[in-house]
Amino acid sequence: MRLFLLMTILFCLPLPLYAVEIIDTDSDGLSDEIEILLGTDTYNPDTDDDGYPDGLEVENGYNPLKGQADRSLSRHVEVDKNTQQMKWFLDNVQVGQAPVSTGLIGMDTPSGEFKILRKRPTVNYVGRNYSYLNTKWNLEFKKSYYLHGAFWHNQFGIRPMSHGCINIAYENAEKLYKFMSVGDKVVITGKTPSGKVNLANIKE
Ligand SMILES: [Ca+2]
Ligand SMILES: [Ca+2]
Repeated sequence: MRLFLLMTILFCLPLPLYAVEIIDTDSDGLSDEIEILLGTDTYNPDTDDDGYPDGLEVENGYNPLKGQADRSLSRHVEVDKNTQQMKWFLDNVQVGQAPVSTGLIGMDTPSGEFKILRKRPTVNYVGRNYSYLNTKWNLEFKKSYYLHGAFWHNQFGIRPMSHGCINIAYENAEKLYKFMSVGDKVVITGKTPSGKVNLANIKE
């Protein structure tokens, strides 16, 4: 009877979720998959032999094939309001992603193509009923519209939350801030969800 109970309990436990394994043969912080797409060497952590690992150069938006501080490869970020997710790209190869919260209905984040106008390490966001001083990692892409860190909620990827800006968890906002330069492209698509993101309602 005990054995039967044990078997029943084990059988009813949810199956463990296995993460997709990321292979990084040369341990330079860049997966083999991305290295192949960018043309870097999967067996050499510093393809251009400039003293900086490929992964570090890509994280900071540099060309890992051209040595030192070469920023000749294109960088852009795509934000999808439907899914409340963003992805960023080096030379059209996706190298990062993070959940976001865009503007609430009626204060929607604008759709379209924009460029980073300026980078500001800190900004004071103050309005009626809110005051978020010294907010970090701000990338302005349209006058008064920013991609920026947000420390006052944790609804990224779950629902829109803002007055029109794109809220990002600090950790991810810092990554994007380091990666992007003034002039880099920002592409915003989709429609503001009325509440929580419901992937079942999103048509491809
Ligand atoms: Ca690697
Ligand atoms: Ca290098």
